[in-house]
Amino acid sequence: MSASVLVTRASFPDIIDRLREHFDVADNPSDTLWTQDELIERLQGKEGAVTAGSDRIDARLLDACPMLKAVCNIGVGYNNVDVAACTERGVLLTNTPDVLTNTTADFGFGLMMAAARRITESERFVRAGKWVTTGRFDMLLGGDVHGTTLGILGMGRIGQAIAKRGALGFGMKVIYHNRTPLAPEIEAQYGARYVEKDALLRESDHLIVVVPYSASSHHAIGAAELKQMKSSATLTNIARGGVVDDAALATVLKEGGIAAAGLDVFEGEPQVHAELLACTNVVLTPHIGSASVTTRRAMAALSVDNLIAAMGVGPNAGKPPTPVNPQVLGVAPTPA
Ligand code: 8YV
Repeated sequence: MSASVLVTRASFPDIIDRLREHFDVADNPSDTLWTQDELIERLQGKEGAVTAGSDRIDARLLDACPMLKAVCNIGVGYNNVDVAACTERGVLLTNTPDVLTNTTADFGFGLMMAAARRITESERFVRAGKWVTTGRFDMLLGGDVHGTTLGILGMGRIGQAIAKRGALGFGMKVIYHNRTPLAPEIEAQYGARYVEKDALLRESDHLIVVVPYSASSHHAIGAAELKQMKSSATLTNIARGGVVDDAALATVLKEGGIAAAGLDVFEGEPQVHAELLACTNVVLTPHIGSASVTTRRAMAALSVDNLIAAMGVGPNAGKPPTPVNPQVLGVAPTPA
């Protein structure tokens, strides 16, 4: 008898169909957002799952779903999953790194440019017919991007891909803060300089946040940090809601403490803080950093490859390509 697996969110039917070659598959073609109790109910008897950031996988769920052996999360970030709880119960967690690095870096850079150059505000201006009535030489003046200082908080794969765009494409000076500085030969590729967080806040013309969410990065950018930034600066968050204090940011944007912001992720998304919705100097997008056709397909395919291999079938049987807790497979974890 085939093993049973669950796919929690709708994506690309042809990719999900690859699971049907091996397993009995339940999915969610109408893309209904399930509560955790509904998810638990649907996971009964399932040995594997393809999950997404909207699914909370914690000890309660794992204890209620004892047959579950593998959780294959779509996304490089997995703060929706309690990794320790998975590992303690021998449940494998996989993610989808690498395939989304350049697409997400492109988007982060674009969001930063849209904030700096007031692109969405300008679009609203045109659509409202204001160009015809109030167009002036000095209208909608923004800040330059080329030749300015790009600050990056979190210099992992996506942070480095943004540094590359800024340094090589836009002649920006790159400064960054990270848990650990990069190796000098990697810094040299982008002329990037490690600085303390305070210096990053004070010196950046355009600050972009790319750190994973954890208890230690919660509100890494809050009122005190925003206060240190230049009034001409922009802030872009493509990491996770909660890394930036959205309420504090809305206040600072309203008071002109910084020039503008670009946000793709939000605290409590898909809800967006009402004060942010009321700000004109913020560009808001619905968590689409990785959303190109090619990349979202690659992410879905990688999660399916992971699940097939984790369940011990297919060409990589027993060797899922991107495990987060490989110790569950008896393989030593690689450092993050
Ligand atoms: C995903 C993301 O699209 O990879 C991540 O961590 O935030 C996005 O690229 C999202 O998590 C979908 O579940």
